[in-house]
Amino acid sequence: MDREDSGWFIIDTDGGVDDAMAILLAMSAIRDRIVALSAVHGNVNLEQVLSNLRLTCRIAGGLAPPILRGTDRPLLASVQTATVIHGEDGLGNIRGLLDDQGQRRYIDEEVEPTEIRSNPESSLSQYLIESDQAKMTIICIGPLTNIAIALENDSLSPEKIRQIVFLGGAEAKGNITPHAEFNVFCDPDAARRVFSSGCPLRVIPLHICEQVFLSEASLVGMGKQYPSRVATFLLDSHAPYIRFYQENRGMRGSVPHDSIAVAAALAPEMFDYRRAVIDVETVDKDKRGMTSINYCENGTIDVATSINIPRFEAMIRDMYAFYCLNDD
Ligand SMILES: [Ca+2]
Repeated sequence: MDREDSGWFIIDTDGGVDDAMAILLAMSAIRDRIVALSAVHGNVNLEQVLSNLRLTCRIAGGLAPPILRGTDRPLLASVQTATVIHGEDGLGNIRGLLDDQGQRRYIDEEVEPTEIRSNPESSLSQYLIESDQAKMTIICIGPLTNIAIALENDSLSPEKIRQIVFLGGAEAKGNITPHAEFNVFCDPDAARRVFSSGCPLRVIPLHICEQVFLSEASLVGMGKQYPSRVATFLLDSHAPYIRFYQENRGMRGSVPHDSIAVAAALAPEMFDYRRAVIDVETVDKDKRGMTSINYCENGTIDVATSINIPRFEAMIRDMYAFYCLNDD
């Protein structure tokens, strides 16, 4: 892929189990074009998100992009987390795991040259001011607070930004309440602001993600075929996630939500889309975070309506092969 034509990527992330897989997927395919990771509150608190991004970069090996400290709370709502699903540390409680010698398998430490850039508001805003936004795609796999702040302070230009790809919203049933999908529920006011901004926006809603299921057997199988530090990490970090799906859906595995957003950014042709406008319920307490997706020709948002599942699974397999080849 031509570097100039394909542009640059920022991943705005809330540091959960599927975020880590999504980051590893992106780093396996386009590492030299990921210019930053941007942290946002969500699955866990912001400090834990930052710690998880450092650990994920270390697991990936090689050069790591800068990590931007984002905002630690929603615009107006109170903070929500999802530690029941993602583990207390957001990565399946892997920090408690011991290796054969009784040593901790995953240790938090700084990785070089990863740096954390701080900004009292949201360092994504500062970064965007200094960037050529016409070449920038932001992959949003957490609540949209950083993006809403960047719109609010005019550092993100709807006319200039190349694209925003967002994993979130639900057409029917939610996954955190009966009505709401988690990323929108965490900051519905931010989501509403972004959906109405006029930014070139591609949205992968929950019901499209849920067509994809990575079984525990497939994670184990790919790990055996392509052994690597990353393969071990993915299996370890998914353990509570898999338990959650077993208890709630009777299937051992998980929906790799955030990796699907990465796929939509890297291979948009893997999906079908329809133009739409999306509204977000911000007032009704019971339906807060509910999205209304209204398909119409003059809509400003491309909403995914189908995914080529075999192609997505091939992309995941390619990631395993990449890290096996590049394991050190
Ligand atoms: Ca996420």
